[in-house]
Amino acid sequence: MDQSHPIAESPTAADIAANPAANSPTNPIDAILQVIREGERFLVCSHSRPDGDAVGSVLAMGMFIEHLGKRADLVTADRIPVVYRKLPGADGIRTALRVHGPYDAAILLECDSTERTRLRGLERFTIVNIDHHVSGRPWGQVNWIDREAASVGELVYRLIKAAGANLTPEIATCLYTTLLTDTGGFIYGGVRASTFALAEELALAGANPIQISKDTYFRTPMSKLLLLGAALNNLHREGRLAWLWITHNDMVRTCAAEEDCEGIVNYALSIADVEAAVFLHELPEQRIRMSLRSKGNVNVAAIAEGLGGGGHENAAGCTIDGPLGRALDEILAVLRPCVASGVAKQDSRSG
Ligand SMILES: [Mn+2]
Repeated sequence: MDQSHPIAESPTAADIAANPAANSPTNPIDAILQVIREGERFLVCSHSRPDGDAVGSVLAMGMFIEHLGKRADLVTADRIPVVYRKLPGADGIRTALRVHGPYDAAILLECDSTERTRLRGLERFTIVNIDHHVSGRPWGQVNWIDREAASVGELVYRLIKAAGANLTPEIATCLYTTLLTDTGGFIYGGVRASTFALAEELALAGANPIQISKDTYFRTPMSKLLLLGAALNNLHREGRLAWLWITHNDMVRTCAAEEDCEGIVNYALSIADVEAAVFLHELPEQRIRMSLRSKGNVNVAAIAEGLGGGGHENAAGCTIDGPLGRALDEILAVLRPCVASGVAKQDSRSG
């Protein structure tokens, strides 16, 4: 696909022809607000295996739509991780593998395709695509892709402000959670002065930073720690590259849930002088899910996209065929030259 799209995608003539609701605004925020104002009932979804940004932004978007007097159905393919279930309205998110209308539009948050949602039945709806990933593409009828945003929740915030709607404590709490978790506690690339200005505004609007941090980082299930122990037993390092893995058997033995894999890769990345890290997770049926992270010049989004995945320059993922040993050889063969030369940065698709 053409890589030269500007950061904020406006509806094209073809989009407008396909979707009369977007018949005038050229600004993506205005186009999205017009779709919402003209409709009554909306579906709001994010990617499968939802993280803090997915959950918080879906909840905030749902509350925003309902404050406008409209209806929003919130759906994800996988259950909400335990640590996010205390978020305001979290029990209103439905878990399903198929969606049924009628909806005036489906609003998809950080999904670069319908496949990313793992939901069936989306094709029938007008798609509003809001994303902040490097792998984001203008594939919906209305698209807003801002790769500078620290979280997709930041884009939901801008939408709410543009509409002149009220930033309630509940919305602020959900949006603060997106900011906190997508920046790994304000430590990852993408954090800038404006991130803290937004955090301040959300705190002033009623988000409680200490309580949200406690709820997010100090309610770890025991299974996650046991799984981390198994992964650290498989920790390896070669120069500026580190990797670790867990087998399906480790998952079973520790009674771990999928969500317990979240963040394990960061332990490998935290090693001094390591620039890129991989966490390999053996799924049933010999598929291997890989989380890629970098803290230097290696663009792991480009690597993940080359293997059918996507993400950010410093945090990306993909799923490839196993067995585990072969998948490890494959990813190390791609990563070694990038870590040696930083060459993947020049290939960056982020523009
Ligand atoms: Mn995100």
